[in-house]
Order: sequence, then C-alpha cells, then structure tokens
Amino acid sequence: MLSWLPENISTYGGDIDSLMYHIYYITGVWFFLTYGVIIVFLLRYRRQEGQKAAYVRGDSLTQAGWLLVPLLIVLALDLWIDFQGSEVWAKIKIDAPSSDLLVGVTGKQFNWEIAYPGPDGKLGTADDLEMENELHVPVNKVVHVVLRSKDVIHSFFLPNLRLKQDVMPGRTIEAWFEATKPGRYPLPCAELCGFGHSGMEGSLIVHSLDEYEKWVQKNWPHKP
Ligand SMILES: [Cu+2]
Repeated sequence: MLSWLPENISTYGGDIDSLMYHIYYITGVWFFLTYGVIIVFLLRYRRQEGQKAAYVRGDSLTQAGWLLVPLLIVLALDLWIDFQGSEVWAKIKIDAPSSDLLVGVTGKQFNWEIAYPGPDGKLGTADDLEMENELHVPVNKVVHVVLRSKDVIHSFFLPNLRLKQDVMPGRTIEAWFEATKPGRYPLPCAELCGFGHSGMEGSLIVHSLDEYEKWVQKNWPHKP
C-alpha cells in the first residue's frame, strides 16, 4: 500500500513515510472497524415484527463503556502518533545539520526564482547566479534553502524529498534537504496561488559530485 508515493530520495524521507504509514494504518483499521460495527448493528437491531425498540438512556457503566473505551484507545493511538511525530519534527526542523550549500528560492506568480550564492558563498551579492525554475544541487550534500515569496502564498514542494514548505511575502523561511540519488525531479507549487498555479513546474536536478562541479564551472567561469 501507499505505492502512489513517489520514490523517496531524501535522507529523512523514510521517517516521514513511516509516520504516514503509521497514521494510514491506524485510521484504516478504525475505518473498517467502525463501519463493520455499524453494518452489524444495522442488521442485528433492525426493525422486527412484534419487537418494541428499547429506550437506552446511556447512563449505565456498560453503556458508557461503548464511548469511553474507544475514546481511550483513540487517545492512546493519538499520543503514539504525536510522540513519533515530534521525534521526526525535531530531527528535521530543530536539529538541522550544518549546510554544505545555500540556495535561495523565491516564489512569484508564476515561477520559482532560484538564486545561487556564487563563489563568495553569500546570497544577495553581485556574484549571485539567478535562474528560473531550475534548482541544481549535488548529491549527498546538505542543502539549505532560503525561501521567500514576492506576491502570494506559494508552497515549495519537493515530493521525492518529502519536503513541503509554504512561502509567504514578508517572511524568510529556511528548510533543508539531502538528496541521495542523482536525477531530475519535479518541483511544483502546492498552494493554489492564481490562474497560473498549475503551470508552476520547476525542476530539481540532483547531480553527481563531478557533474555538479562541471555545472558550477560552466555557470561561474570566473570561479577561482
Ligand atoms: Cu501555486
């Protein structure tokens, strides 16, 4: 199941996926359980000739148990998901590893502006390289992404990296990822941002280290 998820090429993608599976199986089991009980009860207690419906007040402990026991089970399962989720959250959001590479991504209607820091390693300086819709990164390196938006709320989405982060005007939000497999992957916008939203098709290009060096040399000929 869940085979509709795209291939995971992120170092932390497995943690996100196992959290998703976890929620998926718990809600799946509850879905079939509750609907099973409803169907059994509908048949078992359907109207029958000569049998009068009983008025159930729900104040005996046995009757209250029908609410309390599932409530406690749901609460326990929920806390289980919360604890697992907080571990994943801490790993990705709080204990971010130090970065090997910095890239700026600014959303606008209807494109992604990608800024590479250039030889000085700093964003917002004269040697920055700016491109549209193409995010080039090396494989097995920690990439920090500085996210901004010019006009409306966009959502920076790298499905293969299990990274999705809203970007909004006036705010600078950082995210990171480490890709484990070279290739070209989709970079859509996951927030309906206007009539050109569905056309916001960027690409993430994960290069092998050699290939990335070549790409840098080609794009920054003045690099020492
Ligand atoms: Cu959009």
